[in-house]
Amino acid sequence: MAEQYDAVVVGAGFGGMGAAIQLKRLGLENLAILEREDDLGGTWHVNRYPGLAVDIASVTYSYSFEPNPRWSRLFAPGAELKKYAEHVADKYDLRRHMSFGALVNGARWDEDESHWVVSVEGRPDITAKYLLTATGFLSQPHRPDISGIDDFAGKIIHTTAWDDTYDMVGTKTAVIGTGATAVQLIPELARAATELTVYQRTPIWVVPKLDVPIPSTVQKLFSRIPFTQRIARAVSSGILEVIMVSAVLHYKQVKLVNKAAAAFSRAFLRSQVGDAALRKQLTPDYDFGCKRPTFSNNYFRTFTKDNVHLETTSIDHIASDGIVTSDGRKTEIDTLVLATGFNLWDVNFPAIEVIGREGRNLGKWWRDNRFQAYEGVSVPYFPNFLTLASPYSYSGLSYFTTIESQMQHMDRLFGEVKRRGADTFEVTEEANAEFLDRMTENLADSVFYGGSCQTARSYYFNQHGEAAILRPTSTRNAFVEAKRFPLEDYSIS
Ligand code: NA7
Repeated sequence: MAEQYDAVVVGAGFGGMGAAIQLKRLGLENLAILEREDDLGGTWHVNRYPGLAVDIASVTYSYSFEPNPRWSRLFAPGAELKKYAEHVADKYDLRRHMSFGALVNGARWDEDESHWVVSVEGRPDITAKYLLTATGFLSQPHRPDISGIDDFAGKIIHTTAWDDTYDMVGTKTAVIGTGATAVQLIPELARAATELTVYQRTPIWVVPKLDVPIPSTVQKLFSRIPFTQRIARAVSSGILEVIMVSAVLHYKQVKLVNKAAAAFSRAFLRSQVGDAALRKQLTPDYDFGCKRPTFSNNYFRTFTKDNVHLETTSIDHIASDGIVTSDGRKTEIDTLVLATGFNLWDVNFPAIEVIGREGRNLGKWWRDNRFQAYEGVSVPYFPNFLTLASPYSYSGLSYFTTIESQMQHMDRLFGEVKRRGADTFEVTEEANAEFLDRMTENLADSVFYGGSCQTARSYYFNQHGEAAILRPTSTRNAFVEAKRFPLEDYSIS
């Protein structure tokens, strides 16, 4: 007999933990949280590279119902996020539900039994009435298949698998990639390596990070009068909302805000880099917001150091002792850091194989049709299933906004299922189609379609050319709809 649960949550990051907290609030205690890594925390467990920190102010990048008055800085370092995740797991009694090293291969809806059969590598199948996948957007590392990479004789490190025992001091290091991760890492590597060469394919927009330590007096104030921290959260969230809604989502109506953000970034670059040719290389030729905006006070300046070299000629191949660019030049290195990001659209949506009613394969269906999920959480033909890292689910710039909207959606949906004494729910095809149409229509106003994003190579765009990650509405709209979506949008039986 397979082990039976009321619910299985895949992923023990902040998304999975939020879902589990909500399930427990609904009285679903018989739940399993399956995590492929050896500990909880998701992104904040996996990533440990030097310089790792949040780029959304910590008062906002945390659960609203579990404020942490002890953030040491406005933008907390990664290790504090990991600690916060551990605190949440303990406080909400989540650990006893968690199973680590549990690599979920897939899940299949059993129509006769009306439950999910979840297959876990090397373990017996388990069954669950409800399945919730919280596998994150950025959880499948992208290792580029550059010719010769496997023949490199030195040390290769992907940023998601940092080797703490490896000493970079005195090395000749190369970094491939200039995304948000590289922006945090490069200034740190520049301090350690004798020579650092950065291979940039696409420059990134960077604005200053208004980061300061939070004095102990303020931490005490947050602790004694939690209302003060709520005000700080409201202010920081409000700023993000204005940036998101005006510069990105309503690009067509208020281009000026977007253009001002780009001008601000260019002025910041001028203040840090005197050399006009270097500045040109570091300046993007696509609109601000096509890619996730990045924040750093020392990224640009790092390229003015004598030991740091920016390489914009494309990579031809990797030799055993260095990187050869398309003009035949070889840069000898002993360490290669891959800050090459994640594979979202081919392998992460969904991160596991999910087979619903009538044998429908979610990943295949998304790829053959369009990526879609009603309110960013549910899909027709997939009963009793919520997919939390989904197309159009990412609302606002803090992932916690998304998580808490989804918890709200769960509250309404599971609450109704319970009230009716029902066994299954499934979103209707009409409701799903209407939601997708509305998101598509809203996106027409955004920088993604109204602006110039062709050269951005942004992971926001999928293989169909659609910017199907961000929910193109205000976060308030996302919350309101999560609280009040028409119950007829689901067939509940
Ligand atoms: P990103 O933002 O996807 O960045 C990956 C970088 O790696 C980007 O600069 C890519 O260049 C570069 N890349 C990837 N493959 C190659 C190859 N084959 N050759 C050269 N360069 C390559 O990932 P990050 O980890 O930096 O950030 C992810 C998110 O984490 C971020 O948005 C925040 O939300 C936190 P490209 O741009 O494709 O030309």
